[in-house]
Amino acid sequence: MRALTLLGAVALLLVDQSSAFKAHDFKTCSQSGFCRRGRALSARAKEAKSSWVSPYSVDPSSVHISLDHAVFTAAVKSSLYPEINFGLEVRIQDDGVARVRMDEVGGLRKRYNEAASWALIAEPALSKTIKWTTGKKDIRAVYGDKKDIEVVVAYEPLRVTLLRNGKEQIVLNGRGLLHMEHFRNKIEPPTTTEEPEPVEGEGAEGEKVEGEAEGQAVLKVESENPRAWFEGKEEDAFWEETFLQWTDSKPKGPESLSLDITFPNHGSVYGIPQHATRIALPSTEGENPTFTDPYRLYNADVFEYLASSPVSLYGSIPLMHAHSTDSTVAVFHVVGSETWIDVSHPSDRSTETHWISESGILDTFLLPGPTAEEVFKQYARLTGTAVLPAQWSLGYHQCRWNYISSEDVRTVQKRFDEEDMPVDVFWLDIEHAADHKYFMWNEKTFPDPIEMTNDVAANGRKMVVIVDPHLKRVSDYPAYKSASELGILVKPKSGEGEYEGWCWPGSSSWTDFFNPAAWDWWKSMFKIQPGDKWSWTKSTTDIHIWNDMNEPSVFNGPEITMPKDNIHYGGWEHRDIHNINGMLFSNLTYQAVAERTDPPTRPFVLTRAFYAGSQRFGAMWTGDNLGTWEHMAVNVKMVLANGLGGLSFAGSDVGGFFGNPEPEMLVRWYQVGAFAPFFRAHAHIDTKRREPFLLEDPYKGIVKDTLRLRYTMLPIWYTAFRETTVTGMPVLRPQFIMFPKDKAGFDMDDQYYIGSTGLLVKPITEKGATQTTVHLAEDQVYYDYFNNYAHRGASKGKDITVAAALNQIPLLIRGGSILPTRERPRRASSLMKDDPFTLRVALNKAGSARGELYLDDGVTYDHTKGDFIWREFVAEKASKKGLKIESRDLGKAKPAEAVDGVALASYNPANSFAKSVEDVRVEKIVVVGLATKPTNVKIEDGKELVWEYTPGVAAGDKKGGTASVLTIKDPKTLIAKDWAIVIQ
Ligand code: NBV
Repeated sequence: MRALTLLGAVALLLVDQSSAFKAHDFKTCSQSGFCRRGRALSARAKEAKSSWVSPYSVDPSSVHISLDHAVFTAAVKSSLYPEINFGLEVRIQDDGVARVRMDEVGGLRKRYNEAASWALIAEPALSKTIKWTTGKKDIRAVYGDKKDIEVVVAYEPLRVTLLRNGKEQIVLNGRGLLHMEHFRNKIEPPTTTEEPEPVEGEGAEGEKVEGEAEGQAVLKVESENPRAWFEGKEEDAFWEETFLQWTDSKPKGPESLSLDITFPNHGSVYGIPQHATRIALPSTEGENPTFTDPYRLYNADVFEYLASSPVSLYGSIPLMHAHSTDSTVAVFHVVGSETWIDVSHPSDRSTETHWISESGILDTFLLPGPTAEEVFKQYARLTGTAVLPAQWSLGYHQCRWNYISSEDVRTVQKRFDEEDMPVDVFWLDIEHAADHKYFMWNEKTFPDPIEMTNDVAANGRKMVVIVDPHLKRVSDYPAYKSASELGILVKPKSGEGEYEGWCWPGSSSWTDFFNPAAWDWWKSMFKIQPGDKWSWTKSTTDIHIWNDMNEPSVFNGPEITMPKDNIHYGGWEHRDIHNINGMLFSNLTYQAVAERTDPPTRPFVLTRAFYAGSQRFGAMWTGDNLGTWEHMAVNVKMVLANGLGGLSFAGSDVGGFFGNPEPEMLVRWYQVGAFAPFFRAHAHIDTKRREPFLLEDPYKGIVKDTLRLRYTMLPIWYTAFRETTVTGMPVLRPQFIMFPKDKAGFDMDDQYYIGSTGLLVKPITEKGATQTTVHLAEDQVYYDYFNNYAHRGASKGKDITVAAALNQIPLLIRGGSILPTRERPRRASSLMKDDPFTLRVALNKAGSARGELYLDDGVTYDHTKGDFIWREFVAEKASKKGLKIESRDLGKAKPAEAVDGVALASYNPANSFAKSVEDVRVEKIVVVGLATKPTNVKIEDGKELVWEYTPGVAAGDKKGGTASVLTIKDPKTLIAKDWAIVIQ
């Protein structure tokens, strides 16, 4: 605790950070009024079996199709409340996605309808080719290139179905659990003990039948309540709700939204991060459910979270994929409020889900697939693709709570250099700031922040400094003072003044980033402009930002966050926008850091809280994990699940945030980290120092090799990231995405591929392991990355055993891949800019291979103007015996593709980046799996090259064994140029 300020220590005590997961700090479904109501509704439906009929129906006379045929609208009624009006809209997008929206029309109040405006990059383009067919009972749109997709809206009861080739893919309200609680007025119970006088419009038993159009609530006599079959006999937590010592005033009353979404022909569902569980979501309902509570999406600072649980964690992406051997589809349910999701599998070929949200309109996108690739594209068109990271941010990050002084930072850097361990970034946690007033340095411990950063930058490295969202409420803190003067702080439930809560700095307030007036103000905070206007004067453009605690975490708030009745811009309650809140913070920080320079440079922003669309603003990590094997294993799955939610730039605290991992665990965790998109070691303030140079040998040597391995593979990672910025396909690809027909892979989440590079990794997360099983889903050769041992898969799938002693990472190259690496060890990635490349050609069983390399300056946005190189390497049979390896210009070949959404039409092979690397060589080409020893190897139409051949099994050999290796020592070729090498 040495580095903690007094207030920090008080804050720590306040949240009682001392022991394990505090389940009682967080609600279960049964402790949350609207979740209870949603689950009770589903229980009643189950009990009623086939007699259950949804009360919602479409009024056929109201059906309207827009002139362009893309939009269907209709009035919807609930038979329970004939006077309440709902409006339904179905829009068909030009990529086949159907968007279903429903809202209360003319209600007493307005439901929150802006979630999509934060998540989507643009209003989706609508289709112009839809044919609607109206029937008596339904209306259907038929579309798609092959006219194979149908969206059917059935009128009574309301049911929306997406079909492909006549087969139901996604069904909304098929189980009749749709319930949009309409706004109503609270009826105070009579104050006298006398019977209330019947008033006009009331039935004899005191049940009010009319007046509900104006939102009048109902005085119920339970037994007579005709709506009890659907809504339950009693009002449950409609107007107020207490959890522990907190009471939520719920001024708007009940407004929850329940919706069942069924995938009748899909046995596995994935997504809805973030939860600590398998990627194929285990069931929460039905026979022998794995979990008894639904999955919860409610961004929360869950201290010492469990390694297997449906509880909500730091971020929420309401996107769910459903998969079967012949189809992948998805739903994107755009709600910003707390949401619970039940999952069950009535059979191993179908999935039922039930989504219960506290507020907001129904706004659900049905993504028709039919493949995972298509689903990712469809989702990326909605929420955007991942931003292309600054290249250095793919290197290794060294963090700790806290490096306690600038001298400490310098010493750590020195030690890395002494040990020749590569590292790109040093991080500073909250103790760098004076009294946790971000942007203000603790001048005692960090007297020279600019010089310190310059010392780091002098070695080609960067710094990342934490900026949390809580602002210390003191008048000598310009950040707080100016925000307060601007009136841009979140308000308490009264709607007046500033909400005050407790966090690290003590009494704090929070900026309301929903208020546009906060945006320029926040950007101005990051401006490096010493002068009279207060700004972050002691900063440099080598400092990038870490946004923590943005769920937001409030130590003395309900469930360690803000009260739901707090008020945001536009009068919306915190409950309406809670899950979106953290994304706005990192969005604005991202913009602020980018705009420090003119022209802007690529910022790095790490966020803990996230929502759909967060991929546009940087990286996330899995929060405060524990230094246990279980956490290591589940973090791998969580990073995979994040990729499925579009947020590929993800990682977990290497070493585990809490605890003191033994050397074996630390080594394995480095191996996990080196194969995660975001690779950062981090540790709690109370843990022992554990920088890799502190390890004893052999552990130190193994970690050093692992770090170096990551650096040699940076071109592979960067190329994989380029792909995700264009296609939306995740950087880490679990088995079901790679092999959609291989059922054995549907549940697999401990091995995965890196982009489409052909690398297959299975990080070891088990103590004492010496070997492991890897599943090969196809009849193809896979080579061990380190010793070229050729394993052969089988068309029906095959499990192979791979050595996995502590110094071994199970890493295989899929036959048919060409991998570009940079094999010279350097201290930081920026120092590798002019390093030569090695190409590893791993032949497939047919004797061919292909791979890609994407490179740009790694820091500016010039790549969007065409400043990059994008190469394709192809190895193909040249003659009967020969092989030709060619390097081609993909930028020229595929001008229609886009990076960061900008078409590459302006690509010019002689662009300035290409020029800057025109002398960069290919220093080695290694061909694995040739069938026979070549007789000569030469540049096409040119000279014989120097080569070596080690005999071994051929790529096509069914038995397996160590493969043959041809090494061309200096192929006399340049990485950015076209060339061909002929092997005969
Ligand atoms: O800023 C301190 C920590 C940080 O190190 C960690 O990575 C975050 O997840 N932060 C949480 C606040 C409190 C943790 C107990």
